[in-house]
Amino acid sequence: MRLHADHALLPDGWARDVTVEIAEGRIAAVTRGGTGTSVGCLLPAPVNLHSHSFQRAMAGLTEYRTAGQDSFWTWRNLMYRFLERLTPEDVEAIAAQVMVEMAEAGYAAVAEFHYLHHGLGGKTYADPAEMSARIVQAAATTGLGLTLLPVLYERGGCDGRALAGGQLRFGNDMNGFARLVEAAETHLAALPADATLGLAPHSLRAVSPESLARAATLRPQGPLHIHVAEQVAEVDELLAHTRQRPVDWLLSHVPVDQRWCLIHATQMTPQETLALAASQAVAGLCPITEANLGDGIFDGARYLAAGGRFGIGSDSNVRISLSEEIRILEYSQRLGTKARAVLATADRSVGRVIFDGMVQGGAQAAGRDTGAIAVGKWADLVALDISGPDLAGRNGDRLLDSFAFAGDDRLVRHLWSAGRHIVRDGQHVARLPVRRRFAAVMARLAEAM
Ligand code: NGQ
Ligand code: ZN
Repeated sequence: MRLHADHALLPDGWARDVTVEIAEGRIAAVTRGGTGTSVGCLLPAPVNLHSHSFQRAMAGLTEYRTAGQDSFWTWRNLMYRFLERLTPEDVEAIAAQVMVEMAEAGYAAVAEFHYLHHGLGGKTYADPAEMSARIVQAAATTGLGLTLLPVLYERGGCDGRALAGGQLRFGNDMNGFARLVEAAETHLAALPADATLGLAPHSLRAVSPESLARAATLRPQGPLHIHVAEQVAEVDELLAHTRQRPVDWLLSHVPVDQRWCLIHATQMTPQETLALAASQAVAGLCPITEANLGDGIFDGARYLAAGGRFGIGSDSNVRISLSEEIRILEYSQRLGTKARAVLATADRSVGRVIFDGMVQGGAQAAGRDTGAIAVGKWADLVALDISGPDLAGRNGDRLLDSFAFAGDDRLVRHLWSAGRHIVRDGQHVARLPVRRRFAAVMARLAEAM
């Protein structure tokens, strides 16, 4: 397949009149001039580096008062109550809908931080990786690239308290987890070659230091993700148990390097921010969810100035929108610092800095050979419509700024994930059947609530 772009974002910057050839899922050639299917503005399509897909089904259902002051923790109670109802069939239908929406938003792949493993009360399914298999099946249905991150979750908090309520469905000891990972890997083998396996110790609250060290050795090549420091209360909990803050503790007890992705590096001191930047790990930012949950503001200017790597994830999937993640990331910085164009540099605009960062950081965090329109990379490509009013007459970085600040995901016309052309003329190729199935699940869940 050959695509012709009026504008293309290449590793060395913007180019006009570019032809990109795709063969066997990878980019086979990039040339100036030439002919091919006309695609407007062609960009490397980012990975969505953090998702809990089942939470999509509760989007919009937690925006009311349950306590004197609602918080992340009252939201978490609602989330635990919600997931009690979900069957493997539900999880597959929801994940497929989520993946369709991600593709239509411009993501080529997702790193699914997957922790809903067991049946009600923690009863294991005949196949310990039953739920992982459902995520894999959703990826097969939709063609979205998948980095599957089976999650280790073994305790209710730093004091070692037992799992309770909704958490029972997440729980594994180390042996159970090793079996689960092996079974999940077998399921993953059914997907095309771009599918990747990583691991995720859930958080420093839910995993002991010993298990954290062991989990990191289970698959020595794969990416490692952890929820690190989202909430003040979890910083306090860790301080009480270790006299260290979460990022500080992790960086001083674990060899954190390029394999690692630290989700929600929200609560950091300036020293932690600089130390994380120096580690070459990726900070997994989730701007929409972090705003929705009232987490706080990531120290973006300091982190980027120190060369810190980052990527973006849709986490709770309360809203799946690539353009809006970029916008909210920058807007949170502006609101926090009372300044404009906070994340821009002398030679790159805000939209460009964030887009470049998320494309490279997402590829690293997902362990996926992608992140540039360059020969040999997976053909993860997104084409934006330049014929409408939002991008008319725009050039270079202004294309990305207009997409993120003035336009929205409706500008996404085409998407290829490792060469699979899954969004055509703005619509995912399996949109309707996936939607129908999702709607049936939602109707059943609504009846049950
Ligand atoms: C999660 N979500 O695993 O879904 C978490 C909430 C927790 C975010 N951290 C549960 N955004 O952290 O204990
Ligand atoms: Zn999360």
